[in-house]
Amino acid sequence: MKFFEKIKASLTKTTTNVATSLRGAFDAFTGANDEFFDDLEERLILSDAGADFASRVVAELREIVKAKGLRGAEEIKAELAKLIAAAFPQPGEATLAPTFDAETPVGARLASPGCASPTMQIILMVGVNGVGKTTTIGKLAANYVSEGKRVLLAAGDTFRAAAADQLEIWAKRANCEIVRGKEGGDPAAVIYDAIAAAKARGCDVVICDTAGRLHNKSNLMKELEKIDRVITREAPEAARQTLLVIDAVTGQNGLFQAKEFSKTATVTGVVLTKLDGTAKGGIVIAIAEQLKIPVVYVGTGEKQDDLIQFDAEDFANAIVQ
Ligand SMILES: Nc1nc2c(ncn2[C@@H]2O[C@H](COP(=O)(O)OP(=O)(O)OP(=O)(O)O)[C@@H](O)[C@H]2O)c(=O)[nH]1
Ligand SMILES: [Mg+2]
Repeated sequence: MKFFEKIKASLTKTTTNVATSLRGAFDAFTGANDEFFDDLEERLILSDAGADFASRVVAELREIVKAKGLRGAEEIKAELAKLIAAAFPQPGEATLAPTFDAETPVGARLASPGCASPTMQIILMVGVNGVGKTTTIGKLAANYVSEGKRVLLAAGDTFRAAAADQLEIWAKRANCEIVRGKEGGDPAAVIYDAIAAAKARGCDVVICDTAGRLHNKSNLMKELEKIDRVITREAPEAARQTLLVIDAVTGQNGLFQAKEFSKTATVTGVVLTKLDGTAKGGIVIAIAEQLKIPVVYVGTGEKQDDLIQFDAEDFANAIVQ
């Protein structure tokens, strides 16, 4: 399934407040009048895109509709999609992401013989508890393995008892390696061991899991800083990504989380999970627009195949359709 269909299917599947979705504005379309634009603006706000963004986009849309003399819902929809897509920064480092084909199931993709790349990639997964970090790591690992990459997972969440076991299940599923430490141990030490193992074994990709919750927020941020320092020191030549995982269901709180994590880590991309559970994917617009962080992946379910590469244009089209 292509990104567009998959996103659309996810959005359609949702039971939460479909009335808030943007397409509702077009279902009720009777003309490009104040009623329509106000309804659209309200729906944008309700979808968590942010009030400022909503009023700016709707004002721009009004201008375009007037200037071009547009009358039909479809034409207006297309212009709205363009305006929404333009809110997303272009992925920079995100080009390091695996270029998997969303149409082919992971299992069906043939792995080419493993070969160590000259540049090791290190992906650090951060985000508050329960957003889907570990699950996304499992999905990503499977994708990299299917590309023929040698993948190693680092069980950097030593806080929660079952965290490493959960990651190990995903490692088995993806057929990749894992380095885990002692429960309650130092996560930075686990990451250190993982990098050493990855170097020794010639791994291409190291994906580091982290805890989403510690005794308090400042501990969590200190821990992430320490992990970051260890990676910089032990693998200065590695291609780095720090992916912030945001649960689409948490709405505007996701923006707050993104701001908090950005203070500590250089977040290179956002993964928006659980888009299958809400029509409120608008939070991703707010994050992209306000923080200029590119969205790289979208999670659309709990299974290994439920991860798609983000495409701003397709996303924008899907939420207005
Ligand atoms: N529906 C749906 N569920 C998801 C998605 N991604 C993750 N989940 C579910 O969300 C729950 C939490 O996922 P985890 O991967 O354990 O989250 P985490 O961020 O690692 O959580 P902590 O380790 O507690 O910080 C699990 O039940 C996952 O199956 C998604 O895209 N869609
Ligand atoms: Mg986890």
